[in-house]
Amino acid sequence: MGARDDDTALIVIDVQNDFCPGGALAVGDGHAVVPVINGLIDLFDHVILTQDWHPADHSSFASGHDGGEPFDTIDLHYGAQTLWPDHCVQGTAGADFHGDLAWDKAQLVLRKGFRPGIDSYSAFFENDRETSTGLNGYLKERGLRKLVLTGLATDFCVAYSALDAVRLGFETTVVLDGCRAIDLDGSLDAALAQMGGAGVVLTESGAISV
Ligand code: VGL
Ligand code: ZN
Repeated sequence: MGARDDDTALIVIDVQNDFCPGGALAVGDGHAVVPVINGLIDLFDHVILTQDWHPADHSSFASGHDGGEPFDTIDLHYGAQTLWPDHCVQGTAGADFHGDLAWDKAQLVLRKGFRPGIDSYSAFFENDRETSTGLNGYLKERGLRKLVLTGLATDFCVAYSALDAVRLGFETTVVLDGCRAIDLDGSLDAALAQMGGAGVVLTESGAISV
């Protein structure tokens, strides 16, 4: 896989202020992915970004559930859902991409999590595992069949996206030094094991060739 191959896309997951230090759902060292990802963006001809993009009353926010605390798990109509602090609310600074992220050349910004009643970790399917974001069709219509994923957070949006990508038949690589994790109750180790077991290639940015 060469980063400039016409069938290869870099997908940058949720590098937004709320997932960086000072943000509402800060991931430890989240901002440290920015220089790594800027280097990757330079290498790839096809770059796609995802943006977590919630309405203010989103059902994944603990604030909307009586007695619900951030990081609790509750049952919603589609299954278990972790409750989060309010984050990445549409139009707020927390939802903006990190100010140093060099994303001008992005060909697509895919927003997800905009339906009030359902969360969307994956870039491909919302958390019911059925409602499509449209990304599968977009990539396939463009002949982009090899994907390199990186961003925030390793154990949620990156892992869910990577697992869906292999399931949908994409050759899928995750660049780990461009990722940081939330790591709730061992979720990072679990995500790494699941991705490895599913055939996702786990690598570092230095191993990406042009
Ligand atoms: C994410 C939790 C809630 C992520 C988004 O980008 O990994 N995690 N919303
Ligand atoms: Zn979210």
